[in-house]
Amino acid sequence: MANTAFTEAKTHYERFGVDVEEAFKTLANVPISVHCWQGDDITGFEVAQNELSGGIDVTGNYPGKARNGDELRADLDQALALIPGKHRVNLHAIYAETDGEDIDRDAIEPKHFEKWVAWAKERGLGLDFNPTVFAHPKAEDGLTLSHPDPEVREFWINHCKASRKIAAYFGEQLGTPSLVNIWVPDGYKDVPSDRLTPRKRLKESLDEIFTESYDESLVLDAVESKLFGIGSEAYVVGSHEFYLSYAQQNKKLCLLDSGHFHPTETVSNKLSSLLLFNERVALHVSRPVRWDSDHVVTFDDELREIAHEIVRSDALERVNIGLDFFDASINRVAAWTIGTRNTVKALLYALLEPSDYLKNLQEQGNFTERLALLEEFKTYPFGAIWDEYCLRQQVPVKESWLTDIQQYEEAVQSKRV
Ligand code: RNT
Ligand code: ZN
Repeated sequence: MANTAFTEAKTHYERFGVDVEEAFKTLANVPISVHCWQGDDITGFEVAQNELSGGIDVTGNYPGKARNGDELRADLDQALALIPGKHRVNLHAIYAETDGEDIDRDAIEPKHFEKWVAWAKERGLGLDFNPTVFAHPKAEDGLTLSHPDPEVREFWINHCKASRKIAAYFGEQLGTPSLVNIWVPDGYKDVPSDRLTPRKRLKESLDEIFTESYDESLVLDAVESKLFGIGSEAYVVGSHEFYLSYAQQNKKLCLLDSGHFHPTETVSNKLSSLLLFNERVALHVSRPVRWDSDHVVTFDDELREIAHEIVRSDALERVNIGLDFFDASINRVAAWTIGTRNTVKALLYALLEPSDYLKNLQEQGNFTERLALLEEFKTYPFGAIWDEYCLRQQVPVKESWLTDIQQYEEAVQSKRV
């Protein structure tokens, strides 16, 4: 039975023709791809444990991080139980389970992900994938697919090919296409004397990786750009222009990470342009804070604006929404819960906007009412609608999920020493 706060809140939105029940239905079918790497600080399960590299860093040492596949899956189960809706899980190649065998990245196979697939199948989850082109001796100098040494390039090309094969296996087994996202750290700390040659090599490497074609019902290929990283402050080979052009020319998905641009350059303002020229767009929803691109996603202006843009463009089915943050200073399961709940919450917030009405105001040049309403809607009783959605999706309402996390921490995570 709907509570009175919800019934009352609904009437405010209905005055502008917003159908709240319809918004609930729509939202329930929007999967967010939850990144597994928040659960263990991008450590992975490789036998040869390499230090994280590639200009990304995880800070903090909150106790209880997952140490193997079973623990990571248990943690994901806990987080997913607190997040409304049906979602996906995004894996990295370093999460292969090789039974103690030291298998290098170019030799990973679908069978090393059997446990993930069985787990996902049981829960009806889709799986996405990423080659791990960092944290490896062959990526020590910060160059991989654009490396001057053909042998190094070859190794990473083979790793990316192996990754696409694994994704095809996911797609086949789970009946939903697996998004394979290629991100490489390649770049220079200081001013390059040649920007073109590494980009030319990256382009050739990608061409080689994509020679094998997979049906789009199995694999969706994406490429992710970056402006700078730690150690690649002056130049990143795979810049936005590079991948935007590459994706366009080769019919791949351009993946925009919201932490990978200048501080005032927003992904929300890029989406409509990309959607005009591409069938699909992929996202890494993240939160940049000064030099870091990967803080836990909060319900901030940019997150809401991204959600608004997807909804206003009627593109919920054309945007692969994934998350990318890692924080080891707080409970990692809570980090997932907070960031993913916020992303779902922002989509609901956007679905409650009377966008036809507001679009019309703009067309008429009525900017006074446009601004007035956009501001007034900010304090509409959204909380009651969100609570009702959580209730109907049978997940904890408001902050009550924290109790679940506290219990889980005590019963499970604190025992991991
Ligand atoms: C790095 C990219 C990349 C990684 C993950 C772990 O800046 O955003 O997506 O964060 O692949
Ligand atoms: Zn990313």
